[in-house]
Amino acid sequence: MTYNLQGKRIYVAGHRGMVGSAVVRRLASEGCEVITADRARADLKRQSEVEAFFKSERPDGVIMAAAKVGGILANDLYPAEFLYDNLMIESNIVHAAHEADVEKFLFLGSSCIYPKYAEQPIREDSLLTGALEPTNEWYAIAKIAGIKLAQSYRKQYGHDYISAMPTNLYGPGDNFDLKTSHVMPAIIRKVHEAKMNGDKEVVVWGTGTPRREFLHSDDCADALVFLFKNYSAPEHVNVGSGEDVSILELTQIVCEVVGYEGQVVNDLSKPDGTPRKLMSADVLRGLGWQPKIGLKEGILNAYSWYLENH
Ligand code: GFB
Repeated sequence: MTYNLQGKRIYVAGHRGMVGSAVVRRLASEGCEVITADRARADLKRQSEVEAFFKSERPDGVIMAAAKVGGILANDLYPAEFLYDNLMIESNIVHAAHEADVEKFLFLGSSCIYPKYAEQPIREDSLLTGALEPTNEWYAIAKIAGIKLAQSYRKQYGHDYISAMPTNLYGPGDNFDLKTSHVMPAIIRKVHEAKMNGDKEVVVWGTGTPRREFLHSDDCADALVFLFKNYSAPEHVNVGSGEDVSILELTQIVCEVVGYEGQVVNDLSKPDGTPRKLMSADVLRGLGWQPKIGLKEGILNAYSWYLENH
C-alpha cells in the first residue's frame, strides 16, 4: 500500500454525479472522513471559490470526479462547454490542491483521450499517437490536459498525483435524458418506454456496429479507491472491464433484461463515433484489481434504479 486512508480527510469532487456518488459509497468502509461541496459552497469553475474551500477544509486527499460529461450528441452540440468547463474545473482543483498541500490526488479522465483508430485493446502508451474522434475531441483535449496537469505537478513539486482513465460507465444516478445521455441509459429508457407503450420498434442511433466497453460505476469506484491506495506513478491507468460488445448486442441484452420483444431499428442520421473503444486492462489487473459486476447484472441494477427514480 502506498497511501493509507485511515483517519484521512478525503474531498470527493463531483459527489452528486454517478461516479462521485459511487466513490462516496465506496469510501464509507475505509475509515476516512469524506468531504463534499455543493455548488453554493464552491462553484468549481471559479478559482477563488475553489481556493477558499480548500483553505478552510484542508483535505488530505482528493478524488476528482467532477466534470461536464455527456454522450456523443451532447459532446458534438456543446463543444465550448465541454472544453471550457472541464479545463476550468480541473485547473482550479489541481492548483488549489497544490496550494493546500494535499498529499494524494486522483484525476479521472476518459477513454476518449485515445486516438480514434488506436490499436485495440488500447494500451496506456497510445496516448497522443494519432488524431482524436471529432465528435468528442473537445472533451478529450480537456481530459488530456488534466492528465498533463497531474503529471506536471508531480514532476515540478514531487506531489503524489495520479490519473485513471475509465471506460464507458453506467449505473445508479446516471443521466437518462435522451438528448444528452450516454448510450446505456438511453437504451434502457428507450426499451423500457417501447415496452410500456406497446411499440413494435425501438430506435438505436447509428449503425449499431460500434463496439464499446462498459463498466458499472460501483466497479469503477472500487478501482479508483484501489489505485488511490496502491498506485503512485506519473503514467495514467486504464479502468475497464476488458470486454466489449457492439451497440446492437448491448441493445439485445437490455431487451432481455427489460423483457421487450420488438424490433431494433437504426437511425442512420446519428453518428457512430469511434468504431471500437476497448482498453487494455493489463496494467490494472497486474496491480491486482478485477471487476466484480457482470454486464447483465449491472444493467439489471441500473434498470432497477431507473424504475425507482423516474
Ligand atoms: O455512449 P455514447 O453516447 O458515446 O454512444 P461514445 C456510444 C455509441 O452508441 C455511439 C450509439 O455509436 C452511438 O451512436 N447509440 C445508439 C447511442 N443509440 C444511442 C442513443 O440513444 N444515445 C446515445 N448517446 N448513443 C462518448 C464521448 O463517446 O463516450 C464522451 O462522446 C465520453 O466524450 C464517453 O468519452 C465515455 O462512447 O461514442
